[in-house]
Amino acid sequence: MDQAREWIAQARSIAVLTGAGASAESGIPTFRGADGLWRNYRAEDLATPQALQRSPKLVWEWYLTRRQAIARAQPNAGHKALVELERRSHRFTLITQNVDGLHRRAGSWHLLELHGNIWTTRCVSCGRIREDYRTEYDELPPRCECGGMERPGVILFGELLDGQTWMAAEQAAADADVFLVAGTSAVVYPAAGLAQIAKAAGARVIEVNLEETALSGFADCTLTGRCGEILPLLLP
Ligand code: BJW
Ligand code: ZN
Repeated sequence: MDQAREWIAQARSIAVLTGAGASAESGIPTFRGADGLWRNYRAEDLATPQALQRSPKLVWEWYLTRRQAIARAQPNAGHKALVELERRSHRFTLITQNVDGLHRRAGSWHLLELHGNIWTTRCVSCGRIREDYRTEYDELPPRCECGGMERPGVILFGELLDGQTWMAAEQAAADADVFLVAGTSAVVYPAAGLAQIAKAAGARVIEVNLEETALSGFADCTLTGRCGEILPLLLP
């Protein structure tokens, strides 16, 4: 812990990658944890273009259930510690896989949402993207003005990440002296690969997680515990 705090205190440039574990203490279920099932479906079965095409109503119901939980949730001590870390850093980028928008609500500024944002929709016909804060609809799936089906504005399995967002994330990882990975199982690519990019470019990799992950053996330092407890202790 002291070593990690020291690296952070001396860093010129910090990048952070967060996952569902960062929002767990706000009461939002993770994907691969024991609470990750919804009506007996696994996230891997719902978060796919195939599921959306075959059962748009089912997939939308899942997203609306999640919007409801997120609307009730508040940013936790981990989100707030990252806001403070940004405030105290020269160069700082927060890269998140989360679509819940809680980092922004907490006050994080230099933020890259790799997998999109659950409070947006995109028309599959004309591509129109709009913000949408509803948690219920009269009709599912919702329809665009053009008559096309609207889908959640998130990145599903097998879909390409937004090119500009990804390039900015790669750059931040390559530029970082410290790469902090918090609350992610680090199994989903390309996000998980950012830690490798950072380390290859010379960064110290610090992991914060409740459990061992795919990344633990590779990190320079693994801190076992909750984001809301550990992240505040890392502040320089
Ligand atoms: C705590 C805690 C606390 C709990 N404190 N810690 C090989 C085979 C097949 C496919 C692939 C492959 N290699 C790559 C792929 C493609 C695929 C992929 O990576 N699959 C792997 C699963 C193998 N990747 C993609 O498809 C990506 N696109 C792509 O690669 O395009 C190119 C391409 C095109 C065509 C074909 C192939 C490639 C896109 C990935 C998009 C992921 N989308 C989702 C849904 C987003 C929208 C939504 O939210 O609904 O993103 S899936 C889901 O997983 C979501 C998450 O962002 C993502 C990561 O999960 P995360 O955040 O790590 O959560 P968990 O639950 O896994 O982990 C939580 C962790 O927190 C745990 O470790 C806990 O211990 C910990 N924790 N509480 C600290 N309080
Ligand atoms: Zn449209």
